[in-house]
Amino acid sequence: MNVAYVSIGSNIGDRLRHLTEAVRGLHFHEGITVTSVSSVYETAPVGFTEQADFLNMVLCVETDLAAQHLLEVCQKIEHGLGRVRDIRWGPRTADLDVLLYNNDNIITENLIVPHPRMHERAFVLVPLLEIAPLMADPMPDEGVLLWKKVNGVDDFLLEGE
Ligand code: GSY
Repeated sequence: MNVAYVSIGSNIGDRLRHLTEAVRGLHFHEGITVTSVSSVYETAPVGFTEQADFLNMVLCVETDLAAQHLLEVCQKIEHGLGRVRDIRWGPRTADLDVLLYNNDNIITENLIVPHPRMHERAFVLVPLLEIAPLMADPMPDEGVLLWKKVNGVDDFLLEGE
């Protein structure tokens, strides 16, 4: 079994619903089990700053899928939630990034793991460190506010039901 960490962000429309749908999409995929979820953080946009604030969270999953296949599932979920890839760094209904996959180092045309920018992004590291305190060095949490405390996967899967 493989252990991977996935980050999710949304800054268009019903942001919390997009996060919950993304988590459900992963958890109810037959090759994936979501084993832990961070709280939800509201975060100032990084990169292209003239856009709305994001909601971000990080998940740990167990999976028998290869990293590339996990990425494809993430991209299908993004697509299903209406993501259109028009502006680079621009607003999005849902963005799912594979941050870590076991301790593997992977470099392919469309997937680099560990995610090359994760260590400079508080919107990734703050939620990641909440569920996996040893996975990275802490960094200042500037621009990252706790928005919704989450108490486990089952609680989050029922969100909005
Ligand atoms: O890489 C993920 C999409 N994204 C985000 C994000 O999820 N949160 C914040 N705060 N800024 C971002 N800029 C980009 S691009």
